[in-house]
Amino acid sequence: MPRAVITGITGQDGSYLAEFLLAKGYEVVGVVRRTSHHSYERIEHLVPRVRIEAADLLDQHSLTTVIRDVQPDEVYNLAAQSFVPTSFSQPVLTGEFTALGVTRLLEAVRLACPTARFYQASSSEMFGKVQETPQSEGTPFYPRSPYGVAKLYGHWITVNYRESYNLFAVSGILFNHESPRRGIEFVTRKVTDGVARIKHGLTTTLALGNLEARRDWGFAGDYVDAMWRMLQQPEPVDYVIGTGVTHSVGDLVRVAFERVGLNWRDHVVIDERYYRPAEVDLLLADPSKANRELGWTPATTFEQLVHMMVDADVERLNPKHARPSGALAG
Ligand code: NAP
Ligand code: G4F
Repeated sequence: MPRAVITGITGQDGSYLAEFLLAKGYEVVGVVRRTSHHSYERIEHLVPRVRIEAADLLDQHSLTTVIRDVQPDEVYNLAAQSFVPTSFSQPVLTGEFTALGVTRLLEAVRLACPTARFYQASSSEMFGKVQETPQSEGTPFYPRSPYGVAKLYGHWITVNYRESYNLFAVSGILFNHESPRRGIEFVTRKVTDGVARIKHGLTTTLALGNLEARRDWGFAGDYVDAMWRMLQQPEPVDYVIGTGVTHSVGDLVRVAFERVGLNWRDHVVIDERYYRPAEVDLLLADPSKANRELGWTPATTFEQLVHMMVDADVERLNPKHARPSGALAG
């Protein structure tokens, strides 16, 4: 039975990846950090089937201990401070988690289990102020936030450990991917939650920032398959993963409101607090290398994704169903 360690298992991608690997017959070890309350809402249904180990990206010893004790075949580093606005307000902490945390985990692998295959969750935010469109593995990077800068460090330290120590270490440069389990602060989930609240009469308005920004949005459940495929290749190679289609935040808003028969213009207000000090205006993936070499293509369209998320939030907030307010579907 192959054994995988997932950091960030309590997050959106970690929960889908754990389900994916369990279905493939893996033994899954999830790394969680100590918090004052349980953050297991996305993996509650998996807890009997995964082994949970405590470690923190800030703490070298705890990471090395987990890797030494588990002796994994594969390590997926999904843990990070992943919200771009927080990286502007907490840039140093973001650097500790999202940049240096990668080095700490790579050191743990290098010293305690160098045969393990290592996946780093890199990001299309590294393209930032894009130097060409669409963006591929050869596009120069130009990050536009402390988060993007930290991810770029994580990307290059992964390349460096591959080249210096001959580790099987790869970066997946993933474009935005969403789901009903997406954190509520990200724009897709903020919109679908807002639409559901308005539909149920819990509020009347939704405050947003820049509606012009464009993203290449896919479904997280499709993207964890690409992560796994990268670690099954004969050689360690980095890939861009996205849909090859871009939409504006305005498109997202329109499709989400239309799903419940409402006109977004009656409800959306612009609040400049949600504008960023530096914006990423346009992201659009060229995933042709992943299509060709990994045999990976996304199965879910933008409209299907938005409908899935709206439907899940409408169901979650339905006053007729007494679901706990924080419970996540999907
Ligand atoms: P997410 O939902 O924000 O999950 C982040 C995970 O990191 C959570 O499990 C969190 O644990 C954990 N974490 C944070 N700080 C930690 C620390 N100091 N020690 C240990 N664990 C820590 O993120 P996601 O959307 O699943 O994304 C997964 C990864 O892919 C992230 O690295 C993200 O930056 C990257 N990425 C995401 C996207 C996307 O569109 N979703 C695109 C490209 C790259 P708690 O539950 O304790 O907070
Ligand atoms: O949903 P977002 O917060 O995601 P963002 O900044 O693109 O970052 C996400 O994707 C990255 C991959 O490219 C990941 F690496 C990262 O971890 C994260 O998962 O914002 C998307 C866009 C931005 O242009 C933002 O300005 O939506 C715009 N936006 C407009 N109004 C808003 C809002 N974003 C948020 N969060 N909240 C708003 O009210």
